[in-house]
Amino acid sequence: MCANCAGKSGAARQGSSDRAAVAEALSRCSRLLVTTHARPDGDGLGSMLALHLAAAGAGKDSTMLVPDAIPLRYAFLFEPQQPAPAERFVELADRADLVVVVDTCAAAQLEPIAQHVQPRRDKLVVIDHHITADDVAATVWRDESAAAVGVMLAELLEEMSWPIGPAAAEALMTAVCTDTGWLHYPNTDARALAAVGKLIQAGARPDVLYARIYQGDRPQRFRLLAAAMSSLELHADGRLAVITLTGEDFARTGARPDETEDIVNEPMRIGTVEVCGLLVAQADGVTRVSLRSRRQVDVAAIAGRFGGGGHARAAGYRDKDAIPGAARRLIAACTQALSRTQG
Ligand SMILES: [Mn+2]
Repeated sequence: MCANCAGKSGAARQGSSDRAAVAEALSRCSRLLVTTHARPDGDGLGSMLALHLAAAGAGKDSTMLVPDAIPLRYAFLFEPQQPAPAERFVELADRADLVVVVDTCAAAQLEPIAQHVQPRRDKLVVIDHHITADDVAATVWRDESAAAVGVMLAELLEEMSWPIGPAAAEALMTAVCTDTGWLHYPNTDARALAAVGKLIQAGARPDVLYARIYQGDRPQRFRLLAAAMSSLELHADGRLAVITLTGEDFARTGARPDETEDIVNEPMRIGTVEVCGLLVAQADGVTRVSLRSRRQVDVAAIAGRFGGGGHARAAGYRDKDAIPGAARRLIAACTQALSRTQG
């Protein structure tokens, strides 16, 4: 899943997309700060780490910063080197001559550092693959056809002859494989597989990475998954699955808010399901909604109607209401979208 798909983002906009300018800015810089979005996912974290490692290998003075907690399943990537926390953004951004944001173009996704990002717009570069985009940076390379930012970076770093060692290869492999559901989501294409082939040659170990990311859950997270699965409701003749996680579910299981990643995909195991929605109660009383679509429904369009965004097959938004009201609106919107498709 993509954390971007679970948050608000700006209206869809045809942003400037300048790969060459990004490559030039990277070549020219000497002090680099690399960061990613809040609620960071495998693509954001892996892409950030890979760019940082390759930049260091190319002789740059590079630093990483994560504006939010790193989910437990990705902590192993940063065992040798911890990224700086959000509080250090101003200090590190002012020290850097280039700040690169990977895997988001949405101001709302940068919330913990957003107020400090805007005044530094001129030294900001964005590398992203989402449809929805705000005007956050002077230079933007946005490729909506890329399965992951990890694919874009694997190609760019090779072209720039920046070194991709085994650690950077595993970071990029994490980025590509998590954003493609370990190479089974509809965004899995020849370009993603070509990138993965090169990353394995560069030392990435898919079996080791899979076990570390997907088979290292805490029992609390497994119990949270069970709670979500037992909440299943089917609508629209079984084509819409809705699952929910309440504050009580978190309290009872002891799971953390960042342990919901990928739970939204579970109802896709049901053969009739075309669209899944996961509703998660937030501490502030609002509901975070994540959406997945198998083939027929553009869930980014549905999320957009509620002020969110994402990709056609994976999107999200926040509903100011608690779960029951948010669920009613979601079911109505999805049922309507499904009625316009063939069953
Ligand atoms: Mn991504």
